[in-house]
Amino acid sequence: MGKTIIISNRLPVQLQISNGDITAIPSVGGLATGMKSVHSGGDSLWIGWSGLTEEEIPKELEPKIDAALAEHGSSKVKLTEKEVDGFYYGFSNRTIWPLFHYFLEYSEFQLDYWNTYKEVNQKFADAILANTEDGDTIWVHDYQLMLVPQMVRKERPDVSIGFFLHIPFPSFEIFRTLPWREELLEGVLGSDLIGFHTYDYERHFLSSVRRLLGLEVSFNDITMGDHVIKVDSFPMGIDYKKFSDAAKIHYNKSKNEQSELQQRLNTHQETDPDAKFILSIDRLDYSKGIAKRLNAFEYFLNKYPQYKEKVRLIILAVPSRSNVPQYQLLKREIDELVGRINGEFSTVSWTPIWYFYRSMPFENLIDLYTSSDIAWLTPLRDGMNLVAKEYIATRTDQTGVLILSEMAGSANEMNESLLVNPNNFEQTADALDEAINMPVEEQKARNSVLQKRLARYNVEKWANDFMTSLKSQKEREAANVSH
Ligand code: ADQ
Repeated sequence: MGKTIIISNRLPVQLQISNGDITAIPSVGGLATGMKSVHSGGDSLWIGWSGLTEEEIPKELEPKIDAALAEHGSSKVKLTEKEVDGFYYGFSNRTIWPLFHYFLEYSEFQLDYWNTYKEVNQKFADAILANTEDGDTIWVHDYQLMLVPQMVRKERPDVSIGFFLHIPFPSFEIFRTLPWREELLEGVLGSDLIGFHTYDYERHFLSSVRRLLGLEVSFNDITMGDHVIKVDSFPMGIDYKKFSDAAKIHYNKSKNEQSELQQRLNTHQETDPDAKFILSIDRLDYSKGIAKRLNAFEYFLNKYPQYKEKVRLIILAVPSRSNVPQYQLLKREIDELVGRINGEFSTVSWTPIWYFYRSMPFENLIDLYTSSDIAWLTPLRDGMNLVAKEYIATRTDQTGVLILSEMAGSANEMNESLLVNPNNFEQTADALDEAINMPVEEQKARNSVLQKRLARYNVEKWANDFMTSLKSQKEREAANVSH
């Protein structure tokens, strides 16, 4: 039994350099947490970019950095600023990301981005190959590394390779517009197992494979020469216990143990117990539909004026990819919308929108989840959306209403929430009205079903299911070859 090599654009640790000292701090993100069961002890290695370009790393510190990463079972791929520009900000985030989220008009088809993407994917593949031994299993993550599976397979056809896409796979009609569509598909097809969040993404992928490459697809098996690739859906869960335990601790805190944010939230709730907090949390990304949500909120306040001075929308937008022009424009649009809506509706005692543009420590995230009567998450497209799952996990008394976009992958598993089409303001406004008035018994009935499901299909189960399926696919292939 060999080791497992995990590969993703970013490593699960953040490097901090101060006065020549290096510290590697483990990230708390969903992927890093979810992979804990796979990435543990000495029998796994995580390869990725450290987040610092070669220009930013002083040569003399390199050995210290490598040692700090090795302590966390990690090894870095070195990228120059130019490579990060073309590969990450370029092809990954200006070509694939918009295209796969159906923002065709934002997608840039530039040959130099594509060439850098290929070169950098080769760097990642080389880093894997330098560390691969017989019997190893390799798990490649996400849209930044779609060419890696084939690049590794070419040199090491013997090892098991799995690939998981964290974002949607678009319909054939969208995907076919990409000039390098065949190369991207062939890249992923170097895998033994290809995983998606939902059955729809899987179906779209299979359709593109059939129509663009003319390969034989039977049920969810693709045959490519003597190589059979399995395609399946693995809806990603959350670390349910981490969120529900944090919420329990939160409720037991005495007043002076509470964060400043929590004390502010409490003061508002005490002043007007009937008032409702509506929470919106996303990375600041056009796919998340934040601007549309603000417009829908304005529509709601006009349609249901009785809620003026009664509801408060808390918008938390996490800074993201701020050197891509679309994200800068969106930031400006949101700033303006918040200003306009607050200007239009505010009274001396009420501001309808509280807007935070920042990342928040885990504790404050829990404060917001547990204090909000409604979570309003309406992306225009979203691979999964873990925030929706996290909100439900923190509602330990089972109250709270989730309004979720039909366009989020998580909608498939969260039918008990209020599902809306984010483009339909009428329906959205009515869902907000319904959420505000939903009887507590109904909230509890819906949330208890959701909670049971989320607790069962947690992120550890997701990672284990994928690894088990990859193992059995490799065994199946080996049995076929020997016959
Ligand atoms: P994201 O687009 O980043 O992920 P999401 O799944 O919602 O979207 O995950 C966001 C994470 O960031 C959550 O775990 C949340 O707790 C955290 N977070 C949100 N706001 C924060 C804040 N202000 N401060 C700190 N942390 C915050 C991509 C895809 C998704 C897919 C995931 C996993 O776009 O569709 O669900 O990968 O596959």
